[in-house]
Amino acid sequence: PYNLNLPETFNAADYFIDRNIREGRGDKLAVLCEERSLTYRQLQEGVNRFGNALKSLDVRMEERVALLLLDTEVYPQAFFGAIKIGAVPICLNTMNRPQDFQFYLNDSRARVLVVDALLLDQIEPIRRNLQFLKHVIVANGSAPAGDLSLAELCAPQPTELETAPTCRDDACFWLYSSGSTGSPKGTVHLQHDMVYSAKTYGAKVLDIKENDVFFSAAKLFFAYGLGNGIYFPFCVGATAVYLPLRPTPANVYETVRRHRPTLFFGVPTLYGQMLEEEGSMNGVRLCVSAGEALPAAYIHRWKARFQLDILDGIGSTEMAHIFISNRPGEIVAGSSGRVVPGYEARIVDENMHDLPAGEIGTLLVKGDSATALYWNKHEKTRQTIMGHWINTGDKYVCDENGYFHCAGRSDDMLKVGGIWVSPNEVESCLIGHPAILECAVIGAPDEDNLIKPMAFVVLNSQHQPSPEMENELKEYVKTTLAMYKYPRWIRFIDELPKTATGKIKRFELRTMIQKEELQHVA
Ligand code: 3UK
Repeated sequence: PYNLNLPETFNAADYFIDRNIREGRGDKLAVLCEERSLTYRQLQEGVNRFGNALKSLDVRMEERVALLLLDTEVYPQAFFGAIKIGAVPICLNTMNRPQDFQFYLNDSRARVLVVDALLLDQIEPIRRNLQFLKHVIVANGSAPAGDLSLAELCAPQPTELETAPTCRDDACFWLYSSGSTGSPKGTVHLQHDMVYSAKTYGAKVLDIKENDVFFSAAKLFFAYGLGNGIYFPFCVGATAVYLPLRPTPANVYETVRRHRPTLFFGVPTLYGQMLEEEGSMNGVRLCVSAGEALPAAYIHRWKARFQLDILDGIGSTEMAHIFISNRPGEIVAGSSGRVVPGYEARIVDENMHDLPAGEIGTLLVKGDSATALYWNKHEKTRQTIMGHWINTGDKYVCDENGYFHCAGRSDDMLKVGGIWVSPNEVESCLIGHPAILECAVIGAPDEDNLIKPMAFVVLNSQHQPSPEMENELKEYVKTTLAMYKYPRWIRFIDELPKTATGKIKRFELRTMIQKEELQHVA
């Protein structure tokens, strides 16, 4: 069932866009964004116009087209317009900085950049340093002299476009993924990868249907958002809702009220914030969380307030989307769930030997949505892609029932008194305390230079930092988990440092502590 049997000549834009027209969905709503909307026919015309525009700029098959776009109806038109002519879109993280964009554009050798007018100032400082970029197309606003306006460029283009005869194994799109060391890796995905994710996780776990309305608060440039907001809905001819703004509880609740999605996708931090604010999720049938482990306490509070499940699942840029997930009605709160049909997972030791249930090891995963390579990073490719298996770099433990439990990244695990402590476990415990909004646990050296857990804590609005609170939290962990796991220090902070995709930057917390240590010695 998981052999997709796609023809050898296959183009993802034909599958996700044109097929909907052939199947009679031309008048159906494909995209809703603020007060604007696109039917599938309008979407197809936009895709074709954009593909023709790229051709008029002499973009050819296999050439990269960088997208630096907010979540608007332009996104799927540019994404599939590039794919339809056999070019390769690169979805760039809009929260990054000019130096990052310089790296992406030079590393990928993108010929064209499509940039939202609101993000143009991020490109200005680095323009002179771009070795390969030929054209800048400005979307959702006017273009400065020398650049092209997307609207003006597309208006005179024909609404018909021939599909490039790509192979199902041709490069289709890239995403940049940053690791703990080295520069970001251009993660190359193939024409068949999106179909695989949609037919496995999308169909078997989410049961996506034509009448679903998808709303991903996680942005389209994130591998998670790209599936939620583009290729899952378009796979079944459903409707996608886009929110161009940075998600806040207020604008997310407002979008739900206005556009009535049936499926909602967020990251744990957002669920935590939404639990603190007034609002309704009326109309939603299922919520999804990914990106980092979802605290069990959020699942329970969400269920009590909205009578809705949040399905936690682990995905990665390398695998395109989620490969281990909870299922509706079979949730084990605090776990990442079970292997998604179409994927296989193993937990192995340092010698790549399989470990039995109950033992922590490295998570490997296999499935046909896996990346083909990291662009121009042969050694990193070799370390990650082991034949059919992808090394996630995550520590996981599988229980007797086949549920996978996250035990931190390979490099986050702490040895405390010679015993492994998972910072995630301490965090999940702390977050169960009613005063805590968010927390992060890292290893910090004690007076003997031995590593002990340290907790950074964001209290919710009803509580203030105090020595009493500090003791209460330590006692709470001591009495909930094995004694040796309790955080020896608690630091109250206003906000945790996060990546653009909402992951806690533990390394920043570690660097902060190291600097303080040095000052102490000096
Ligand atoms: C971690 C999780 C525990 C894990 C992603 C859904 O997050 C995504 O991709 P990234 O490449 O990061 C991958 C890494 O993030 N992680 C993700 N989800 C979970 N850890 N529980 C989870 N539920 O370390 C993984 O290796 O940014 C998520 C779909 C597509 C994605 N790319």
